[in-house]
Amino acid sequence: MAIIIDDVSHTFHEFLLLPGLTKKEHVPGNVSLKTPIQRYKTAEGMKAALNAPFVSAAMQAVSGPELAIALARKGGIAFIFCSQSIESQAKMVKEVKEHKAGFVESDSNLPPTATLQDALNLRRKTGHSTIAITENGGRNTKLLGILTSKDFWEYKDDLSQTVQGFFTPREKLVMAEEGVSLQDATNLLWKHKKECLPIVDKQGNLKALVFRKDYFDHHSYPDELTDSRKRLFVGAALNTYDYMERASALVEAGVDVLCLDSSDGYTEWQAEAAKQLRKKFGSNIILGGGNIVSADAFRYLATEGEVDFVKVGIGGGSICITREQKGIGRGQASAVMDVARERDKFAKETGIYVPMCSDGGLNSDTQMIMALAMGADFVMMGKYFAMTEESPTAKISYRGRLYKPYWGEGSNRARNWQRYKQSEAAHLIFEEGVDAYVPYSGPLTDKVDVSLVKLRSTMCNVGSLTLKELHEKARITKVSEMTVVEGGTSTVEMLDRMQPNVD
Ligand code: MZP
Repeated sequence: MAIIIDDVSHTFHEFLLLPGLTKKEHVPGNVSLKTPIQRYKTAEGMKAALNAPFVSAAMQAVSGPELAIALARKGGIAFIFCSQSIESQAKMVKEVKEHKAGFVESDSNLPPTATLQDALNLRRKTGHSTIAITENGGRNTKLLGILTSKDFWEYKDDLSQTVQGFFTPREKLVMAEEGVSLQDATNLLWKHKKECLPIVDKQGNLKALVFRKDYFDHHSYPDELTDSRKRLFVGAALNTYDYMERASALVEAGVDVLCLDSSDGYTEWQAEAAKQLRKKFGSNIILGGGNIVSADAFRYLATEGEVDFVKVGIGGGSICITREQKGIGRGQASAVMDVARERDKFAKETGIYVPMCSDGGLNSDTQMIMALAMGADFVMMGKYFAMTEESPTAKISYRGRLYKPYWGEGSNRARNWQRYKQSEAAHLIFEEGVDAYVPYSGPLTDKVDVSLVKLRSTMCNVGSLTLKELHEKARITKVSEMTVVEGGTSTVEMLDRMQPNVD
C-alpha cells in the first residue's frame, strides 16, 4: 500500500508571525538582507551571496536582459530562461555582463539627411531626447554631432527641414575616448556642465554615451550585485538534455550562477547532470538544482548532486496547472518547512549549509516574508516580475488598464522545449501551464523597494537584523479562517466600494 503521510499540505496564507522582542537596535537601517546562494562550510561562513533575497523565474515572459540588469542593480539575480536556443541564451547573458553601468549604447541615431520630423518620430518611439547624428545613421559609425530636444521647437520650426544646422556639431561637443573610466567621464560632464558625453574610438566612431542623470542613478543602487570585475551578476537555467553544451556557452558568456530547471528535480538525471557539470567546471560555477518539495529529495540533491542550492516548489506557480493535470505537488509552506528542517539537520551533521529557494506561488509581500521566515534563504518569483516594465513583453491596454502577457514554461506557447518534454507524439502532449495576462505594475525598482521596506520592518518586529536570525527567531502560528477575516478591514466602509445612492 502507498505511504500515506499524516500531514495536511499548507500554504503561506494559513500562518502569521508573532512579534518577538524588538530592541532599540532593531531598526530597518540596521537590517542586512545578504543571503547565501552557494553551499558553504558553517565554520567558514557565507561564500557567494545576494544582497537582496529576490531572484526572477527562468521564464520567457520574465527573465530577459533588461530585467536581469534592473534586478542585479537591486541586489538580486535573474535566471535567463533556457527555453530558447543556446546561442540566444548565451547572447542574453553576455548582454548583461557587458552592460557597463553608466556607458549606454546609443539607440537613437539618425543620418544628417534626416528631417526634424524623423527626429520627432524617433523621440516618440524610444522616449529618448538625445539623438546621435552619425555618418549613416547607424550605431557604431562616425559621430557628426548630437541633436537634443532643446535644439528645435516642435510647434514653431518647419519639421520638413533636415537636422543639419540644428544639431551641435562634433567640433563643439565635449567627448572622451573609448577606454575612459566612468569616474573620469563623469568628471568631464561635471566640469563642462554637460548632460551627455559621447565616447568615441580613435577613428571618431560613436561607441557609447554617458549621461549625467545616470551618475545620480548609480548612486541610488547601493546594493548592486557585481562580480570581481564590477560587472552585474546574472544567472541562467539549464535543462538535463543539452546541459553540457549549454553550460559551456553560458560560462563562456560570463554567467555567474547556473540552475538545473525542472518541474520535478528529484531524479537521477538531475544528479547525473550536476555531477558531470561539477567534473567539467569544478568549483568555478555556482550550480543549483530543483524543483523539489520534500526532505528526502533535498538530501538526495545535496549529497548525490552536490548542488550549491536547491529550489523548492511544485505546482504552486500562478500559471501552473501541474497539480490539476498530474496530481503531484505540495502546499508551498509545507514544502518549505520540510526542506528547511532537513537543510538545518544536514548542516548540523555535515557542517555544510546548502541554501534553499522558495519558488512560485508568492502572491503578496506577506507571503514572501513568510517564506523567508519559514526558512527560505531567497525567493524566486515569476508573476511579480512579469508585471514590471522591465519584463521582456509589451504592455497591452484593455478597458483602460495596462496588462502584460504572462505564460508558463509548460504552456503550449513555451512548451516546445525539453523541460516538459513528455512524448514525441504531439497528440499525447498535455499542458502544465496557462497563457495569461497580469496587470502592469510599473518599474521594477519601485516595486522591489516597497517589498524590501516591508521585509525589513517585519524583521525588526521579530527582533532580527539578518535573515539567519529571522530563521532562528521567527515564531509562527497557524490561523483559522476567521482569523484571516479578522485581519482584513471590518465594520468600516471603503469609499471606493460604496454603492451610489439611487433615488
Ligand atoms: P509565480 O511566481 O508566477 O507564482 O511562479 C513562478 C514559478 O512557476 C517558476 O519559477 C516555475 O518554477 C514555475 N513554473 C513556470 N512555468 C510553469 C508551468 O508552465 C511553472 N507550469 O509551474
